[in-house]
Amino acid sequence: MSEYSLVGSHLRDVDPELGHLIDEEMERQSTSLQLIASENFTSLAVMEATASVLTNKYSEGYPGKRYYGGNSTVDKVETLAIDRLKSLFKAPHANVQPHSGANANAAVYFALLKPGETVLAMRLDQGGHLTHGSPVNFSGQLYNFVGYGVTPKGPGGEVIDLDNLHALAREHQPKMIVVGATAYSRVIEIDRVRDIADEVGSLVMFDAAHVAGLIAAGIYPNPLFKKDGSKGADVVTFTTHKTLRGPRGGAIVSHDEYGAAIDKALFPGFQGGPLENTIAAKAVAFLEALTPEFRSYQEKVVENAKAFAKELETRGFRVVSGGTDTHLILVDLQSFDIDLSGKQAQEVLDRAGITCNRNQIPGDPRSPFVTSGLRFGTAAMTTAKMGVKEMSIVAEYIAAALQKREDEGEIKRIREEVRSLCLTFPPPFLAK
Ligand code: DSN
Repeated sequence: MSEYSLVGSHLRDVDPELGHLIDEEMERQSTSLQLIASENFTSLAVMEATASVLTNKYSEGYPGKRYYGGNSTVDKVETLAIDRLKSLFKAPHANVQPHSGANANAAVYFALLKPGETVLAMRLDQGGHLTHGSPVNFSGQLYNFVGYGVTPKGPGGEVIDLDNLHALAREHQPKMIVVGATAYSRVIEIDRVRDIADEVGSLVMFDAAHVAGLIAAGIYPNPLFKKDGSKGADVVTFTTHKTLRGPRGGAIVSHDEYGAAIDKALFPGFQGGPLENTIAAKAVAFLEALTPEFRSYQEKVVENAKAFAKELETRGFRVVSGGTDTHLILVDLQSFDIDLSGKQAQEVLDRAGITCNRNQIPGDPRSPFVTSGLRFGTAAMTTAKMGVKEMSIVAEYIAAALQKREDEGEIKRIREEVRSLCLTFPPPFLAK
């Protein structure tokens, strides 16, 4: 048995090959730095719920309205998840069945739009998501997406261009405006977006996949409401596995008037049987997110991200928009080394045990496959209890590895240092 093992004897006996692969991944997660902004380490309780007997049950439908017998316990599980989520987001309506964020977005589009209708959303190359109208995604093929972006770079720049969004909304009269992004580090205030939407008679969907944990902790404005407490976004979608630190999956919260249409669009419209084991794990994560400890965790996530951004800047990396309000940092590599692409940097850092992803920066001269940027997040490092001091150490590893990328000995040395740092800050599945 490997030193890194949570694999039980059953799996080991039945499928040693797979058991070994899980051990291998566990070792990778415990001995390298997890800086992908959309990842985190769940608690053991979340993992246990995911691995529970609930995986055996078919439960098509919703609590009290199932198409199969034997669902009285499952109904209680799903109701618990729904009630906890409603209380986290102060949401009139919640649906915990989406298998992913992409499915959550698809269900909302399916519920509230007709094919061909116009939607305004952030362009992928400006920080938006594939499901916000990319031509290679169902969204871009079924609906008429018009893209907005960020302001030019410079002091106070690279933030969502709300004036342009306003002008586009007037010009195109969209049925829906989508806000929320996948590579954008600043707070998006819902107030002005709601006002623009009201002027043109549009719905607002906020994709909170990245910031759901920050919202749950109350340190990012809840997009369901404007500052004065009136309605903000009509619908908020998100994933449960990023800052929210739950199992891999999605969820939707909304104001009451959209609840029935969204539920119907997700099932029977779009998905089949819900993954009740995952829904149980979501319920655990929502309970954890309701605690004061979770709020202080999220405060540390943002504190670490701000410190990490500064440490990277000190070492010659340009941070897009000049910093971050969240867990996410988007770095422009061109100031550090004009010849270094995001793809190459990601590969070098992988060899040094630093896991992150390449990402286009606004106005990127390189393609989405190559890119000139890297995206980092501090959610997982903070779960492993790293603090501001470690952010400086990690920034130094990154700069050193990229500077000395041709020197295999140096990369190996950094890999070993990364390993010992990670062993000092184990993820929850190894922490004593
Ligand atoms: N939401 C994406 C990310 O930010 O990594 C995955 O689709």
